[in-house]
Amino acid sequence: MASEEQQPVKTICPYCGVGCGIQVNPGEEPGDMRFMPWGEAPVNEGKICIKGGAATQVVNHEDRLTDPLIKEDGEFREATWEEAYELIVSEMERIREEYGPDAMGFYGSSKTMNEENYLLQKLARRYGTNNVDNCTRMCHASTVWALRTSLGAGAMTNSMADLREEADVFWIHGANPGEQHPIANSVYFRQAVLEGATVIQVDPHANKTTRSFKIDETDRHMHLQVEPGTDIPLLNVVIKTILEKHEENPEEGWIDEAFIEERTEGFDHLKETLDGFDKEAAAEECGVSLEDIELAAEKYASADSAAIFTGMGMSQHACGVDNVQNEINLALITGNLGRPGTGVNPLRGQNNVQGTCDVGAMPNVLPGYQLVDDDEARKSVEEVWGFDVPAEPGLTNVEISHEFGESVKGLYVMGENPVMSEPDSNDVAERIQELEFIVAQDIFMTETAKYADVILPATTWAERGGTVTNTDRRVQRMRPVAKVHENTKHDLEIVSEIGTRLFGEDGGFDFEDPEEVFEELRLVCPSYHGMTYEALGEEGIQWPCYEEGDEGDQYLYEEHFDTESGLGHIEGVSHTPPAETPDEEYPLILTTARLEEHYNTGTMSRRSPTLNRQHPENFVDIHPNDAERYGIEDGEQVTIRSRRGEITVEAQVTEDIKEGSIWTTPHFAAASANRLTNDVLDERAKIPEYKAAAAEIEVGIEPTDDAPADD
Ligand SMILES: Nc1nc2c(c(=O)[nH]1)N[C@H]1C(S)=C(S)[C@@H](COP(=O)(O)OP(=O)(O)OC[C@H]3O[C@@H](n4cnc5c(=O)[nH]c(N)nc54)[C@H](O)[C@@H]3O)O[C@H]1N2
Ligand SMILES: Nc1nc2c(c(=O)[nH]1)N[C@H]1C(S)=C(S)[C@@H](COP(=O)(O)OP(=O)(O)OC[C@H]3O[C@@H](n4cnc5c(=O)[nH]c(N)nc54)[C@H](O)[C@@H]3O)O[C@H]1N2
Ligand code: SF4
Ligand SMILES: [Mo]
Repeated sequence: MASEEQQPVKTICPYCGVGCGIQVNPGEEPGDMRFMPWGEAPVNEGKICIKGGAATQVVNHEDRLTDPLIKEDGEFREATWEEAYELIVSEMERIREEYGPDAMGFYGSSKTMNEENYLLQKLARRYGTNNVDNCTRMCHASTVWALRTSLGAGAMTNSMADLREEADVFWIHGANPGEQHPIANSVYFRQAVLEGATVIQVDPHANKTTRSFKIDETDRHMHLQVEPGTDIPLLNVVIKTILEKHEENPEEGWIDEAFIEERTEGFDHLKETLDGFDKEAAAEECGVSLEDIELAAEKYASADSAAIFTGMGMSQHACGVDNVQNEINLALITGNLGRPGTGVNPLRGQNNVQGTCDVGAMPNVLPGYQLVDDDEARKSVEEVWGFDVPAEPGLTNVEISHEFGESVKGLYVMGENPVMSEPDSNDVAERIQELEFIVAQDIFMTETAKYADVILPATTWAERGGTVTNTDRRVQRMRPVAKVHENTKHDLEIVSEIGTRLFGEDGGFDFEDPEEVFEELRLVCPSYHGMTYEALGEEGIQWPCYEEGDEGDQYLYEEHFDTESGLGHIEGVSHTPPAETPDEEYPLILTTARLEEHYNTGTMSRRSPTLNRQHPENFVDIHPNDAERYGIEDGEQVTIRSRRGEITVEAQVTEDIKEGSIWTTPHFAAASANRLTNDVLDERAKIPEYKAAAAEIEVGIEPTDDAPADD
């Protein structure tokens, strides 16, 4: 019979932001952990996708980092923790003395817990810099910017549960929940569609989301196959159609006049922006028929409750903030905000990207999105911390990376893999070598860790406790199952030790356990103020939770928006094409996105036998007409080139991708999309343009306009 310690442990899946509850069965030995369903889990009701089921496979993988490593004469050698800590502390002190605190950059990790990221950003700030960021910058930074500026909070306005119950239309724009948030898609959205809701998907690529909604022969599922980077003209056609129809028939309720009047500002600006806007030309530009866009507009505007889902296809552009602002415009003019079943909803990416941002691991905000340059907010945090925080926002992670070897001399990376995940990665790999000192804290030897001076072996998700915050703002507890490698340490323990060595026992880093850190976090993060570990229990709590006993909100902005005026901000936007558009040399548009069974830079999913089975290597999707022009056969190896690099992958000839565009993934180190992508940034949110670059494809013969010769 199982002893008490061998009872299954309830915790949260370590992959995506849906936040599914799972159980882990400890097994006989620490490395024998096995997945078990958790029937009553609050988010997923016991359902699980392929990644959740395979999550334990990485815990005891043979490639795990098991001991600290220090680089000497270009080679890593095993070191003691004492040696590693001493080196880190002395190098961090040297860098601050020689160059000042802004010469260090800190990357937090959305794969780690709230408490760990809270402590890492506190470490950066105590060190004297706001140069701390996390992968949200490469992810939903633009969405968060637009939502925060125009509505108040940088998070989903609604939650999966109210959307399932109430939404009549799901407008899924540049997001692929069928693969990236599979349980949100199957348990929530598909269920709503089975019960009669309509789906409009805007994406250059057909995928499992598209296929999951082909439920019947009606037109309740539309796929607008937009050309990458032309989402502003597409939404402007939608908005213009709605405005015109309202002019023609004001009584039909195409727009919500009362809502616009009472709850928004800026409507006139939107109308002015679209004065003289040519719908036909715009539809042509985005490669979708005007009739289809008009029909989609009608479906959205005539729904009682319509919800927008916004993903990387919108955010990862140099015009990412404008893209999302236009979605906000559409929702505000139709009154689709502040009610169940509506809103503008980013499905957050990593298991804890929402929480990592909430706890302040960003260069411009402190915990709870309090601006560092707001004197009053900063002082309130300083009072709890007992030290001064620099008042100037710091550098974002891609900016830190652009400064490697220039103003930035040292880097502390906890659980990120920027050498593979950042755009133009060949150049990142060159630049990172200009740094004087790098610490990498990870569970595996990554492409980034290879350049480190010290590597710290962290425990995995199943070995420690803490809290994570999912895409609908639900803060949930993760619980430890068992530790697998004796000489690894929890991220919290590591950051706590480094902080204490740098700043002394009274320096604010000496904590017993994650709960003690959470107690401090509550004091400085208003939206978590009412939470305790006990109250979180097994259900978790959705923020905002200002006072103990608050149940949190399923949806935001019922009464007012959290902007200074209390109004939702409408602002017309005009098309800015991607920084690179096709030309003679690079005639195709390259876009990049994800697969269901792989995860970001693949450090975990590629080591999982179950997950690595279907796609062990990268590939590129190319339209049959383009394949014919280039003489490419399905399954053939092709070289894709951009101005920054090249990769060789297998071609999949498929109508899934729009003609003129090609589609590949960032999951595979040997042929990663990021050797090709452009590191141009959105001016405000600083997110890179992963979703559009000019590219060329080659099989050894020149492309011609004639039909290709057969083999
Ligand atoms: N299986 C799996 N799940 C994941 C992840 C993973 O790697 N694997 N990663 C997690 C993370 S970190 C994140 S951020 C989320 C991301 O989840 P999603 O937001 O769904 O991200 P992507 O798959 O990168 O891109 C979404 C869609 O954008 C489309 N697209 C590309 N260019 C454009 C464009 O210009 N316009 C429009 N309208 N669409 C475009 C792509 O074809 C793709 O279908 O997923 C999370 N979940
Ligand atoms: N071309 C292209 N590039 C992209 C994107 C795209 O759509 N296209 N998407 C971007 C997006 S949305 C994102 S979020 C970024 C992701 O970029 P990254 O965050 O750099 O990528 P991950 O692979 O998720 O890296 C997480 C790291 O954390 C480590 N890790 C896992 N668990 C733990 C732990 O418990 N402790 C510690 N210390 N480490 C741990 C993993 O081994 C891994 O090295 O990639 C971006 N890059
Ligand atoms: S949907 Fe996301 S959180 Fe749920 S099991 Fe799959 S990867 Fe894990
Ligand atoms: Mo992400």
